[in-house]
Amino acid sequence: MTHYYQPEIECASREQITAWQNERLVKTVHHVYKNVPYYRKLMEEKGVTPDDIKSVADLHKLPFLTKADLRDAYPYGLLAVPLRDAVRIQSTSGTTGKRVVAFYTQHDIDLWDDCCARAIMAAGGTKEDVVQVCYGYGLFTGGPGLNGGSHKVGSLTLPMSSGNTDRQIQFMCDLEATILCCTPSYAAYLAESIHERGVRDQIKLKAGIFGAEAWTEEMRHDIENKLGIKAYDIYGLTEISGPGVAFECEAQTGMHINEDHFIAEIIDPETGEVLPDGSKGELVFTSITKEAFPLLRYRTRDICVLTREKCSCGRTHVKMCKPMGRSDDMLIVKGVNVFPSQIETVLLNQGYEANYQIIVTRENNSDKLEVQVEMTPEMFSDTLSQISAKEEELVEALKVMLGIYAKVRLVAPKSITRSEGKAVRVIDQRKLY
Ligand code: DLL
Repeated sequence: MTHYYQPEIECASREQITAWQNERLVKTVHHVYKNVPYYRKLMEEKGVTPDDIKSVADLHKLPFLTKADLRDAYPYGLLAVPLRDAVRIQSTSGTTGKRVVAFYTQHDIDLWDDCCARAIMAAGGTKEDVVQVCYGYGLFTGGPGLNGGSHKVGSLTLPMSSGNTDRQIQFMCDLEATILCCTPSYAAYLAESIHERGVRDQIKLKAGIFGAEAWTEEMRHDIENKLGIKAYDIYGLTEISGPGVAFECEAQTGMHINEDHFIAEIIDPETGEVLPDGSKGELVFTSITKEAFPLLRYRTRDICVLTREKCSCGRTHVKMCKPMGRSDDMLIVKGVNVFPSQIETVLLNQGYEANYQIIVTRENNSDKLEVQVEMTPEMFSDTLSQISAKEEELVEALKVMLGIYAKVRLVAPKSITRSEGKAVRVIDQRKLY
């Protein structure tokens, strides 16, 4: 049986959805124009005023926002309500230099929780369920988002946060968790650990809600078979609230975008031109119900296709496919956003030249990051132990910048192939897309 959290919204007619979008877009444009000088300036530069925006058909007249704008405006430049009305921040998983902070009023959190509740119910969740949330809690949106959604559904929520696999499995068995929420790579690791410990028959899971990083259909089948569950995808990004921007239903053929809160467009990443439904391009979101941090035409950099084919689940909201890549160079390693430029900054600060290569692999469903850097000519005569000490120094400096461990290998000067065109900095062997 299909479960909906808000059936009248999730299965609304196209006319109704468009009416909501038109009204809320106009309201949001006025709200940001009035309260966010940064955005007003962008609109003035483009020669648009709020009166030019009468419906979704006028959306294309508005300027885009990018991660660079969010960094420029850091920390308070895009906050659209007085500080006293904001109650929470969340932040992207990338760290120093790339921080992006999103703000929420209590009402914003309430609507975000609704989005996550829709995802949980689409995965079959009810009040009777025990939902184990092993996304990170804290600045990352995964834990707080699914936690809030689970409360809304009325399920018993286990706020586990990430890590400590022994404890995860113990609680999963003892409390008879039925729904698992974590990254797909952690789900695969948990599945393996459960089999290794011989406790598969004590697991009562029926569904998993996995997202925050790319994962393949093969990985879905592997997790589903190992745990005896149905595995659902969930998509979101901090800037647009967090998980629950879109979620998969029982059809498992793409994720419904919560169109009463977010308007999705697909654009050509080179020209910015809006592409028709069904085209592959960059996903752009406009949030139309946010109070504290409404973003208009935010470029996600995720490459995607939208489809409006009727879905067998009865939901009417547009579906997005699994992201098929990115139009920038951001990598997601162990759920953490990593930019090659962050690694380069560390290397240059430590006295190396920009001759390096970043190699990402996946072993036993766990991401491994390795940075190969050319030694400086002076180091070439160092002893092996001196070289290991320098590698250790870099490991530490990278950990401070990225928040995760990267293996470092110092290689001989001039041993990294020079490119005649764009340098090949990243070798991603995970084949995720
Ligand atoms: O990853 C929010 C989230 C938490 C989503 C828990 C789902 C579950 P950020 O750290 O800001 O937020 O990273 C956002 O992650 O632009 C995509 O590139 C990628 N991403 C998120 N979900 C998926 C997914 C959270 N289901 C960035 N498939 C996004 C592929 C995903 N990529």
